[in-house]
Amino acid sequence: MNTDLLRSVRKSINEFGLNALRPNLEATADFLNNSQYVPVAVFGRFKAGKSSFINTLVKQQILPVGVVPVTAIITKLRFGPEDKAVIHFFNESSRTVPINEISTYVSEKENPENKKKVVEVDIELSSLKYCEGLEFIDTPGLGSVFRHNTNTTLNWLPRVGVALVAVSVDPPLSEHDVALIRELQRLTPRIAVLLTKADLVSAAQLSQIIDYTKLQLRKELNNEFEVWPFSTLEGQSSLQQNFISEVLKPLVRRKDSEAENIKEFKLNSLRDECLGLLKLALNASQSSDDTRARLRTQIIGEKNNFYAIRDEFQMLAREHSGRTRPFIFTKLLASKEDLESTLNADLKAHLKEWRGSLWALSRQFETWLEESFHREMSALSIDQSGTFIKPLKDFQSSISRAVQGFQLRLASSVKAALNIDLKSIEFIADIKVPASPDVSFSRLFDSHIDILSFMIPVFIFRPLIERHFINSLRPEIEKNLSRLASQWTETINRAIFSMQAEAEKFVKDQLKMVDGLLNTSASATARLIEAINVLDAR
Ligand SMILES: Nc1nc2c(ncn2[C@@H]2O[C@H](COP(=O)(O)OP(=O)(O)OP(=O)(O)O)[C@@H](O)[C@H]2O)c(=O)[nH]1
Ligand SMILES: [Mg+2]
Repeated sequence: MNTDLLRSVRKSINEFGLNALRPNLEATADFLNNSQYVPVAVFGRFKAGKSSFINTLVKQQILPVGVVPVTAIITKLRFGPEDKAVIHFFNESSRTVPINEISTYVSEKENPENKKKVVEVDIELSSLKYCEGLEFIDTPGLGSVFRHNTNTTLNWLPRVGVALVAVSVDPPLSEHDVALIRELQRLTPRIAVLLTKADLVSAAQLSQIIDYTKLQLRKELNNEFEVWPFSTLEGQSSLQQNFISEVLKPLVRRKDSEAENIKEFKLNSLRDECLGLLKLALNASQSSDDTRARLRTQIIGEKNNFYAIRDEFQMLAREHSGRTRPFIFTKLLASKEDLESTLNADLKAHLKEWRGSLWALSRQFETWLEESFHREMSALSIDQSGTFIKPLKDFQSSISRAVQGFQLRLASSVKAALNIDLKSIEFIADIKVPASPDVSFSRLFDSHIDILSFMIPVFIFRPLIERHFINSLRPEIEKNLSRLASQWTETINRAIFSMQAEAEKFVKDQLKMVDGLLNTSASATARLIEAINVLDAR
């Protein structure tokens, strides 16, 4: 029954070119074919505490965790009589390794940009006996500098069974989490929020955050979601026990019916999306050339004209990118005084140790300048990187809203013209936190002093020379702060324009598909009616 429906959907997608549905189709097919276990996947922003959460459930530090983005590979964990890990590679080979070697394959540090070509890692643990029938999936965090990791997770997303969205108490629910949950709603009926790091706030604050999260989700998605506080700390076993007894144990008990529910939901959701598009095509195919042309104007026409939308996106990107440099430079200038006093003190300490001719002193000064500026500027850059990406985050919000606006307009024009509900696919504009730019320096000392250096008796002029060194600090600091601002601006703006390009491509693909469907000719009518009847009957 399920497989018949899936076959019919696949046939329609192929026959009528409904390409936007393909990822969902393949994932649903996989889900129906290989669902021995109920997959419980943990998603969320990088560093939300996903791997730590799973380590707590399996009662050992098996997955690598850390203060920088860590998980790079989809990692599955389930019960098995003996502990073992199997690494699956792109070339379809696999290797069984001791479980203490897992991080060699799954962590960004030890397997950068997935150089080892790992598809996924399958782990069996005897400690998961109490969760027999479930399979936990640790996913790479979203939104980190490692775009390839985000892609790994987004590509995997349609395979979700039960979804746990990890949101740390600090900061609470973001727009990004909401977009993720919105997309998950197409793919599974079982979504819960895992409120991680609950130990960082008091009990009263925790309950406020839970209420806030529920309220926001209700407002944004018009739906109720469970929110489960969690902490991995040893002293928090009551939260851990609560999660196990209220969420995991019931899941284990009802695993067969859960799996059935999820399968049915996935298939129905795919079928509904497919039906919406087929009905659109059918309407067009039954219309005269004139009506078809009118429908296209009405639906795509002025309101959803690609070029107008592209202009809007470009304007948004220009507006936002224009604000980047002033924002970053102001933030950097705020550190100027601190920087000056640190460097001043450091220079004075070093001056006492420097010896030799003016030429030798100048070289020592230059070396010191280069090293100390590099250190201080890099530290500043890393320290402030969270703040510097604000212009990018602002742009993400604006462009996501603009894409959503387009989708709503498109859906409502389709509804108004044809009374068909068009389901939309979520656009997830991903923030790529740029790596700190390199800090670089120009030559720092006037060359004419070098030329005169052998003529100047250092013992007389030493105080003057020292003053000259000290006085040259401030302009150097200003110059380098300005240069750092430019480097960050370039990095952030590049990310803004690439996000804009992604949004454009998304809209273009959607319009192309709808436009193609609205162009369906009368010759397809009979085939469309048949396809719709088949799907409607199920
Ligand atoms: N205080 C506190 N810290 C936690 C908790 N859970 C995780 N952390 C810390 O948060 C940081 C990130 O944890 P990870 O488990 O690596 O986070 P992740 O979501 O798997 O990160 P990625 O794999 O990079 O996406 C680590 O420094 C953990 O020690 C918690 O319950 N309480
Ligand atoms: Mg992780």
